[in-house]
Amino acid sequence: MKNREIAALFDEIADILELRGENVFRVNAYRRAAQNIEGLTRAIEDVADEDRLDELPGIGKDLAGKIAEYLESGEIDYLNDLRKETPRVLLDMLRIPGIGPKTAVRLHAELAIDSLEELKQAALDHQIQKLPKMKAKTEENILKGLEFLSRASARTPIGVALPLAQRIVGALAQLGEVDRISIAGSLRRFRETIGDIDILVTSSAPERVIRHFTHLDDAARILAEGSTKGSIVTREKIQADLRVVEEASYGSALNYFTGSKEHNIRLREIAIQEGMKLSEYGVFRAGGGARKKPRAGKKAPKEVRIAGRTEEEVYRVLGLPYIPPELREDSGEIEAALAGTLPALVELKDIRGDLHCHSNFSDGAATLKEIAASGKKKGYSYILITDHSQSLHIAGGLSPERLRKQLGEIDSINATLRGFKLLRGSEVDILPDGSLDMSEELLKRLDVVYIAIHSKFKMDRGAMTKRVVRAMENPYANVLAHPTGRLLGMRDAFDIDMQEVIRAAARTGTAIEINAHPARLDLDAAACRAAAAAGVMIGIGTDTHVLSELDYMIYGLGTARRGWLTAANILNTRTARQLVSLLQRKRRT
Ligand code: DGT
Ligand code: CA
Ligand code: CA
Repeated sequence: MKNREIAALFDEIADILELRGENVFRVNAYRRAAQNIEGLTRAIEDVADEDRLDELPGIGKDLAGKIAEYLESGEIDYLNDLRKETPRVLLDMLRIPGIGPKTAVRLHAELAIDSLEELKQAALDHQIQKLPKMKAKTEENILKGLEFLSRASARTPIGVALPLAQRIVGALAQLGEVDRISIAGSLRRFRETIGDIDILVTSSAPERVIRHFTHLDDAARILAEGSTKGSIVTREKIQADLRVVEEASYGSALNYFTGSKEHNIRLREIAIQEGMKLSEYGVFRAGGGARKKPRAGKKAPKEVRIAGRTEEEVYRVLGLPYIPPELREDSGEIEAALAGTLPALVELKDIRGDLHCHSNFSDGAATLKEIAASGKKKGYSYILITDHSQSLHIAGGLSPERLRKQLGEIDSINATLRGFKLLRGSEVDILPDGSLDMSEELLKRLDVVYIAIHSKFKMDRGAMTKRVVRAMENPYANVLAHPTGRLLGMRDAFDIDMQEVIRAAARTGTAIEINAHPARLDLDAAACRAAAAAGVMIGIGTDTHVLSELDYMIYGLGTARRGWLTAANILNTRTARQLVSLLQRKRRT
């Protein structure tokens, strides 16, 4: 699917047009097209095949032609020309959070800045604040932005890496020569960002499998192509490694290449203590353990493999229960395993509904009916509708009248459904003073009230913490959504004392969300553990704006599991009735 690639190219065109000071309508046409393509629920190739590109919202003949050109040739001439005519440094500067086209053009023209290195130097030398209308704050933001960029570009969000890895695994699994196959590495541990993708297979014809891997559609460059390992850079510029291992050591190899390195080191120490040796090839009993007679003509092996075929077997011979990949960070899981106190992690089948979903009443794409149909099809019992509240104009926040109309619609849709219902909710803005952007009369009518920060992100730590704590003290506030406001790779968390927020959540009976959108994933795993330890309930919500995003639940679930959470810690493992009654206890006290 080339939707994302094409959206990125259109965004780039918009950026360049903006740098050149072109007509805003033209700029916005490309921006809107990019958004619409990104939000499409089907492959743009299919739309092109049906010759219906110009029926897409915001795509006229001209843009349809450019999409077709890209699908045919892998390039857009118009963009190539724009790039040639635009100094590279301007394009680079646009990627820095906080620098817009106007600032970029001025820095280039007025300070003759020709590279990001020169930009950094100019900021450090305080050259920038000497320019009219630029402030010390601008310099600070540029330095922060540059640092952010260098941190962010090295790792890939799991939301990009996992679908890509699954596509590769899907393609390889179809080969007759592939027997067992699994994702390994940080991706199997569900880390929120991924350095590179690791895949493991067993095969009767390793070289053929590796050759197939290095020649996949997704492979943009081959880094290595050997007899047991292949390595590529994908079109998304992510490295992927494929290793072919022996059937007899598949489990130990999977264990080794899943990591983390720190977890592996602990396992190896345990093996040594028990007189064994652990490696990617298996668990071996050192010397003298051989019971079988060595075959004639072969040297007696010094070591005997006592496990390696499956991961379960590896843990078992080390005297440990199976440790799920999400826990393998050496953050207490070895001790818990030895003590027999590993948590029974929440599973996808425990999840009965989604708690965060936008409809076309605000900035979502789907109607309430479509949402209900999708939720039912997913096997859920409920979805909580959480459109924005009145003051969030940019996201189509609902006026009191619109909300009343929506609640009426929800009731009439529910009257037609069996075994599934839409829950009445809202994602109510937390105003700068910590009050909620909704009247008590309306709050009362909702089953579950989500609260969230969408404005004034730059408050200092003390003020921001106070603001959120005050909002949680409202008896109608049930779930604090995306509690740090971060956007992975795009925007840092706002400054907030999460320990204090967790204490206040426990005290007031307010739950906290894991926002399952792969760009957010906050609460993060470490804070989840702290919250659960304080007795705070966690809700997992996908923040769906387009129906396909209901599938983001797996990322929230991965985060919950990395945070050691069980079904009992999670709100949406409850039935709708249990959920509402548990949350509304707060209103009654
Ligand atoms: P990433 O790719 O940076 O997100 O993180 P990982 O954990 O996927 O790391 P990667 O791809 O470098 O290696 C995959 C696994 O292989 C890693 O989790 C543990 C194992 N591994 C790699 N190098 C070492 C090592 O030097 N010692 C040990 N014990 N294990 C290693
Ligand atoms: Ca990796
Ligand atoms: Ca790797």
